[in-house]
Amino acid sequence: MLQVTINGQSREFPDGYSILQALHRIGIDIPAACFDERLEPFGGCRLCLVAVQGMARPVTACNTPIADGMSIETHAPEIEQERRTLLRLLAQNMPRHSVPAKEFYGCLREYGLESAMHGPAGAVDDSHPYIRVDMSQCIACFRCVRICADVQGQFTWQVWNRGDKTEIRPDSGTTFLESSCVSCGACAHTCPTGALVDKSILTHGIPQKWTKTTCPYCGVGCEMNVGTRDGRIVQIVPVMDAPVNKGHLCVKGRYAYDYVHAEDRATEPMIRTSTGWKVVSWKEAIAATAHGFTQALREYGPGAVGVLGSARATNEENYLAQKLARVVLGTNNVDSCARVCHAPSAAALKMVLGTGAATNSFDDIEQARTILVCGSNTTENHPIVGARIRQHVLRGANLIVIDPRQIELAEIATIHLPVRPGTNIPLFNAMANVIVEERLYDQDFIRARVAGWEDYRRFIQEWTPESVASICGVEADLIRRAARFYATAKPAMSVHGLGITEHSQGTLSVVSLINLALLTGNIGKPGAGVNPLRGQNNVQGAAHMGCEPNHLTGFVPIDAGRELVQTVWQAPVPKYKGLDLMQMMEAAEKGSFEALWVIGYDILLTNPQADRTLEAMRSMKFVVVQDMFMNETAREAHVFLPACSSMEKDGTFMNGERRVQRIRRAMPPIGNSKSDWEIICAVAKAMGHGRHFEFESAEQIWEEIRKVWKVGAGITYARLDHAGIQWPCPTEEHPGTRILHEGAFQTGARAALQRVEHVPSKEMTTDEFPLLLTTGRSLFQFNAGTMTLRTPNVVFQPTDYLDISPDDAGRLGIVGGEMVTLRSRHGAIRITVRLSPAVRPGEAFTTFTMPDVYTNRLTGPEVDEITHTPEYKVTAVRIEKE
Ligand SMILES: Nc1nc2c(c(=O)[nH]1)N[C@H]1C(S)=C(S)[C@@H](COP(=O)(O)OP(=O)(O)OC[C@H]3O[C@@H](n4cnc5c(=O)[nH]c(N)nc54)[C@H](O)[C@@H]3O)O[C@H]1N2
Ligand SMILES: Nc1nc2c(c(=O)[nH]1)N[C@H]1C(S)=C(S)[C@@H](COP(=O)(O)OP(=O)(O)OC[C@H]3O[C@@H](n4cnc5c(=O)[nH]c(N)nc54)[C@H](O)[C@@H]3O)O[C@H]1N2
Ligand SMILES: [Mo]
Repeated sequence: MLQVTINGQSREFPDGYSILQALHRIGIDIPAACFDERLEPFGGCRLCLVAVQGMARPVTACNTPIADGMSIETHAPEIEQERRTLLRLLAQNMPRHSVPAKEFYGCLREYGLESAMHGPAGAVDDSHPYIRVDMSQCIACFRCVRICADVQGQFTWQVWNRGDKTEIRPDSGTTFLESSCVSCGACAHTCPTGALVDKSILTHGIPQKWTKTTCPYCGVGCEMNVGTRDGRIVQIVPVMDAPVNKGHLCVKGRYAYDYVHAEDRATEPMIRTSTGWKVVSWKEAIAATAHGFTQALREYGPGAVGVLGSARATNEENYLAQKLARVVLGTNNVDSCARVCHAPSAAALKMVLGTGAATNSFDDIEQARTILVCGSNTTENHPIVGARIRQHVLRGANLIVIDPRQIELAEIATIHLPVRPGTNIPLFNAMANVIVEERLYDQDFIRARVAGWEDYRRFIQEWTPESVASICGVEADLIRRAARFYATAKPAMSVHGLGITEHSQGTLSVVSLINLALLTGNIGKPGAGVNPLRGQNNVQGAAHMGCEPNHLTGFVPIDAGRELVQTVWQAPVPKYKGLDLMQMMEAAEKGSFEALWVIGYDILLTNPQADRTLEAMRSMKFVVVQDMFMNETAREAHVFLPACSSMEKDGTFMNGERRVQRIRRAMPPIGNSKSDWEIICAVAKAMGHGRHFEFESAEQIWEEIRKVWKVGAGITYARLDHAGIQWPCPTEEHPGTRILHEGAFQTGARAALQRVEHVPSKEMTTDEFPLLLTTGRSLFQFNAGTMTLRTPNVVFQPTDYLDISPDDAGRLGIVGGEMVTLRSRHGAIRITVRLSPAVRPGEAFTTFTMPDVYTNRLTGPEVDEITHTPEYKVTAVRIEKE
């Protein structure tokens, strides 16, 4: 501890603090226009001057470290005088109008200098849907330039000219909208003046109330403060000390919230009649739901009914959804969209290492010397993790990207392996071959913690890089180099996405990736591990809470967990095997599955083979949809139950690094909508199971979850008040777990290397279908699009595009912007072509967000053998000119 005197008072601070940090710590505020805690301080504006005894001139507090015995004066008259002069100089060129919410104006007000602003009004750039640019208000503090470079890594804001002529402009040289900006909004958030400002506060006013909650979009789990005014969201900003996002957000989390207030939010319960949808009371809707299921149970039995939980709803709600399926409907037919997503990751990790979740945490990114990104378009789909990886690589870490496309991270990668879709196993096996043949494996780790070594070593011999090069479309030499980096520049951390899992060999692909970690000892350590980047805000939680046909809460196999759960529930857990989503759809088509309750999941738009899903839905006798919107699935339902958004309720989400975090109600439910958990309880009561569903709050449900989930029993709402906690966390004293498998595996001391053979996909290209289509995502739209399509994000991406290489376009005589018919063996769609140098000749890419495109009419019936996850990532197609 260092002794420092501040304004005559003696204080203690830890070593390493700057003077400004020390002042902030004890609540002394001084102007500091170029300072942002997320950035390296650089003492540019000089407003944070303080007098230090023994120094001839005042120093800038932001970049001067404290020293033992230092005596600091913050508001001495001569310092205040100098500050006032500096402020006046900065203000004099600014136009008189101001954005009162911004900190610089607060400063001027404090020093009585509002009238010092008398520059001419400048040209406003209004092109961007979320951010207004008025550089006549710029004070050249460079916070926008620095945060764009040092936090987001986008380098959109650039400094033009020097000295008096200094100007900050977007890299387009024209409008902000035309620039390389990814609309993360960090610049507007840090800008101390009205130069860059969120348009929402100009339109709707500044927030009256702030509510801390967790982002409703992806599995990264960024914490944010939601600002409301008169019951409406007017601004969202990141939580500065949030463990995951550390004061940063992406375009969806920060700006894409207008869906909450969308005019077509479905906020009334409805029943479909022969003449269309009819608004009914909650009482009628609940009675109709109870009646529909009771009837189906009576006529067809519990094997013919099921429930789909929602990866967008809370842990508490998913817990109740599976409890309802098991206790009220008496069936294990319960699933969630984890099925179509990272079920292969969970299965593979559980099978080999004993726990079906990411082994490490996002904080390991900065600890890794090498990062292996496989089949994950991280900067677009998990932007905050993407930005953290990008920053770490810009600072010198090695990056290996395995992706058919030249994704953004590939541009800065040490090595990019543009693997042919569907050939991950041969590629990983060849990397393993190099590691074994060149003796780059971790002998000590293998000796202590790995089983099956000799057997594996023999097996891997024949998987030489040369033998797979033509299958994978990657040169042998590149595979060798990637293997060497991963095995020697340690610790090496792998993160993977759907490019690995959504294949007919999904689970085994993850197993072969785990082999690489076991061989090189990249497991159970900081900066290492195997880390699936989970999809939605709570997909990890939905499955983990028990929306899984074969598992109970905590991902415990049914027979292993039965006794405990039955004791807590005071009700039996059904014995016979449940159907997963894919099996439910198949059974429905065959006429042996009759009633389904779909909570927050647009299966019709997002399941493969949309035409067959439609048939399956229409053949069911009774379908209930519970959602915020009349999505594609809802149109086919018999009863619609209006759910409120995460902004309108309490509960918890679980992110992709096993972190349970609170969500909090920022406003009351809109219209007649209700929390999913309230609706589930009401139906359970109507079906005579009230005593099992007597919950009055989300926290009460959580208290029951703690009783059945031993591994998470230490997590309480009170503890979550401060920050999220990562399971395992068995007791209230336990701090939570950042890294799994440190000393041993759940399954014992050793994990076994697995011999993974490659069975190629049946979805082959032919002369008739010569292009290999991969479907996936892009930054601005989210999955089924129900939320992002109702926000100005449509300005950035108005439709699904078919990305093809300029080569193929030339060969086919197609130009960018042209509408074509895209046909597969399974169906056809009409779609707009976009030329993309990121896509290789012979391959194509598109998203699946738009109901007016319906990409999933193209995708086929193949699934991963082990988890039944659809093979979304390979479909042979042809383009037909119109
Ligand atoms: N902006 C945005 N963010 C999202 C979502 C969204 O819709 N929009 N959805 C969320 C959800 S639910 C999920 S699951 C995640 C998914 O996030 P990601 O896992 O990143 O999802 P995808 O874009 O489907 O696929 C990732 C990459 O796999 C590559 N790929 C295809 N085939 C192969 C292959 O055989 N091998 C390899 N190595 N790569 C291949 C594709 O080129 C693509 O770049 O994103 C979440 N975040
Ligand atoms: N071709 C192709 N298809 C794919 C994929 C692919 O890569 N290619 N990826 C697959 C993957 S990984 C996934 S995860 C699925 C995603 O498919 P979905 O799960 O259908 O997509 P989401 O957009 O996440 O939205 C689900 C629904 O939840 C609703 N919702 C949001 N919050 C709440 C809430 O609090 N309560 C309730 N009740 N509802 C809410 C939304 O309005 C929306 O209708 O798509 C799959 N489909
Ligand atoms: Mo997903």
